[in-house]
Amino acid sequence: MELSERAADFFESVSKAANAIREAVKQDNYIYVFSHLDADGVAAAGIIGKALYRLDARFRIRITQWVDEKIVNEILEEKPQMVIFTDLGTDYASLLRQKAPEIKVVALDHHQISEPHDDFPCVNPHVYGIDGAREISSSGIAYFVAKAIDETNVELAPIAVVGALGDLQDKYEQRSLGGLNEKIVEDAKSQGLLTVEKDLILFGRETRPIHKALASTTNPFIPGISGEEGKSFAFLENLGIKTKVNDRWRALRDLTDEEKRRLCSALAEYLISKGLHYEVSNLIGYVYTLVKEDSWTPLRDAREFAVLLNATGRMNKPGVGIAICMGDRGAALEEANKILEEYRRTINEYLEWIMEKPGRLKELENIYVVYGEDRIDDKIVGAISSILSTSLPNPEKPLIAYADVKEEGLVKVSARTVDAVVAKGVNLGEIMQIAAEKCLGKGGGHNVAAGAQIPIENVEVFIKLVNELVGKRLAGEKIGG
Ligand SMILES: [Mn+2]
Repeated sequence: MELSERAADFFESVSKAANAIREAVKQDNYIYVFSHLDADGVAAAGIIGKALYRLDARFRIRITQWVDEKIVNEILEEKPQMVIFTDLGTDYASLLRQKAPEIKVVALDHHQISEPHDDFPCVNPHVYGIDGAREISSSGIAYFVAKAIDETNVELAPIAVVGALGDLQDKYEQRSLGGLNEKIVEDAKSQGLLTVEKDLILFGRETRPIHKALASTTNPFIPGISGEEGKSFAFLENLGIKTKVNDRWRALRDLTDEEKRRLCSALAEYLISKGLHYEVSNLIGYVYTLVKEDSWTPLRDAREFAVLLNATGRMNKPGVGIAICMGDRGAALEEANKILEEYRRTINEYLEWIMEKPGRLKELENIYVVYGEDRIDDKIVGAISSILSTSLPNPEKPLIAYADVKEEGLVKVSARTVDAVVAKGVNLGEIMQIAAEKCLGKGGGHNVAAGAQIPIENVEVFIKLVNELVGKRLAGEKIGG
């Protein structure tokens, strides 16, 4: 079926959700918004927050890593008249409805759900045959709902683009966004808020001296250069690319086309010499620029903006990220910059810790495992697995990383792989779900990126099971049901 046909039903569910929210505000309902702590979740919360703010609604936003029974009980205590879940919680929405049928629920999420729900407004692309891992993210869904509430919210389109990039949905040709995300990009462009162009994809293209941008790039991961400012500086010197002109550092955007071409082919050669053919295609791609944002801020480049939002969520300061999505700059941006620095420091510390001793990253038959235990923050383990998954000796082996959540007696697991592995039949969302359920936990997510929470004592069994399940899928065996 064409996207336009599948999208028709999707947009019908969007308008149902928009109507329910508008109606609740009209009745002066107190609305509680729950969202996930990653960039997509923070962006989705910011978009819904702004839409509610514009309606003069009474609302509160809470960002969380997951929804479970404990959180459902906390919601019950708060006695909201409506709960909106974005980027998480759809399966718990039903439980909430059972326990308190008087509470209205809306769920806006792109994660695979166990069954379609029709007893409350639930917008989920998977129900309509739309791929929630690449065609639209939760901030995109939130955006369409916000736009259906009030056309003015079209100005939030760039935030939805940021969310989609934060969820690594740039899986189309040369790292472009496609599917329904493309409609959002068009909205943002037509409002004069966004430009899209092809360029080298280095992190901090707008904000950082070129050698720092090169060293900060982890997708693609360039061994010997990623994370190594000195070496990255030398690499540029060798190519005769000046890092400074008139005493001023140059950013990637200051390079001439010829210099960019020289840099690009040198990087490609370098990656190939390291056996990383796979990564070369990630060097050049579409760059999304929020043209109304000030130059030299991390909000100009949508991918950098996403990292900033993610940092606020992971470092327990999601309110700062949400405020920025809702339009705050000034002090909020200053604080966000500090959070971003701290986040980078933390991640580098973790990566160093993992590489320090061989036993911390182990290669099994079908997967890699990072034993984060009580050393890695469970909120940051996902970022660590994303970064490491692009730099493995064998990138076609999925990676799982885990960290203890001591106070809950759980471990949080994060799993990542590449599209080539998905093409061979491995769906990490499915594998996390099956393995976690067998270990008395919960799991799920997308085919390339998924997660689980399981009781601490079952972690060894869980790892063994995931290793087996991946092997079975690679051998073409069925594993579900
Ligand atoms: Mn998401």
